[in-house]
Amino acid sequence: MASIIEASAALRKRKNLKRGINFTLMVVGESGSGRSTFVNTLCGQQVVDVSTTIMLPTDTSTQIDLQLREETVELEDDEGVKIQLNIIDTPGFGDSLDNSQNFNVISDYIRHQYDEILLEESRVRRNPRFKDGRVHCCLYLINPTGHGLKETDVEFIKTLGALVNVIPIISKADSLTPAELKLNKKLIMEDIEYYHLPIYNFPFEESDISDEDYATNMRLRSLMPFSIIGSNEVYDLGDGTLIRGRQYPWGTLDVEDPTVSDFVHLRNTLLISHLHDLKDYTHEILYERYRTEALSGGASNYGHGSRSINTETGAPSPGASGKASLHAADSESIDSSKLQSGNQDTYLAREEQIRLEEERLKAFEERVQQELLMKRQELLQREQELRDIEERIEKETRLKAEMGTLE
Ligand SMILES: Nc1nc2c(ncn2[C@@H]2O[C@H](COP(=O)(O)OP(=O)(O)OP(=O)(O)O)[C@@H](O)[C@H]2O)c(=O)[nH]1
Ligand SMILES: [Mg+2]
Repeated sequence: MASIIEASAALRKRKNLKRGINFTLMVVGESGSGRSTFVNTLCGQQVVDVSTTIMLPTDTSTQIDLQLREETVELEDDEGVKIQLNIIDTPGFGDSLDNSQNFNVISDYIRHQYDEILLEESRVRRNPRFKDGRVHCCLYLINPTGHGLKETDVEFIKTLGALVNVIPIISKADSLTPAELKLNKKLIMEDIEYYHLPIYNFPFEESDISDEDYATNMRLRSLMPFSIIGSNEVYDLGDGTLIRGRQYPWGTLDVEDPTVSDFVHLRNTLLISHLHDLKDYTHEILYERYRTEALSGGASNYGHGSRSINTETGAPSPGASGKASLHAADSESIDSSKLQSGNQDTYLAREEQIRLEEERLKAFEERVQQELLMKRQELLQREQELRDIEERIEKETRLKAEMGTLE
């Protein structure tokens, strides 16, 4: 019997290895905060172009501030385990005066992925090719100002932290001295505690954790917010050793040096030690909470920017209608008139929920259309550039041939 279980476990492992683990990481940060450089450093390859120029449509009325750009990279660890890493970059974030629209774009995207799962779960016949697009972790890059969190940082974490695992990061840590970095970390953690911001703080069940994992989680908590240094360049130290680093007049800094930043700890956390924890927390806690609220009618709170969040726990406050339906179910002797009004409430809440969902889908569709338009324009421009190059080469070849016949 044991051998069958072992064999099936081995088979499952082999299957998983072949298929790869799917992990979706969103990277949010103001323009120029180092998002692209971080992604390239994390993946050890040029995944994102650092000098991305965002093509905006010429019609300014359709201008959108924030885009969500997805890249997929396949990474393989030392044991041959493959990770399908989906990276969602957020160019244009923080560029507008009012960031709440940007927050809505991001939270709509995250909710849309949850809705897709809800829909898939309710289907009689499941789609075997269904792709789980839920965001498992959102890295929020904070500029190294040395002043703790800005109002917009507080708002972002407060709004998104109840929907997704938010990990705050101090980017470009090389621009702070060790003492400044220490102070900045302290100020940020004080702000997080003061405003009860719901960040991913390596949660665990006391009864269900090994001493080793407990020590790891405590150590990671003590490093929060992680600091990172990124680079797009690889240097030879002279003896054939290659390092990804940053070169200064006084020397070269290795971005993987754990004494100057927490980059290596963050990479290990995301891709090795907490990859499954982040996925499990997304599924078992964040999605489950969303699902319960959506099904109990509480999702009527999920209007654009109108959603209230319990800052004590970071949990979304259930809507009045959600409470009504839960109470009706809990009560032992149910008064039929109350039940009717409860049902009515739930029915109305569901209608409202569907209406809001339709609105959100429409907005989502419009954004996809706009992105398509931009991508098309980009493509047209690239085609034109290619044609120009071909023309130039043709001209040069003709000129050379003419010169040849003259000689
Ligand atoms: N000193 C320092 N500079 C960095 C670091 N990471 C990135 N940079 C530099 O910061 C600039 C912006 O970096 P990007 O990675 O393009 O930033 P981004 O957030 O992707 O920018 P946009 O896509 O334009 O919004 C570049 O000149 C990078 O070389 C870092 O860790 N330290
Ligand atoms: Mg970029």
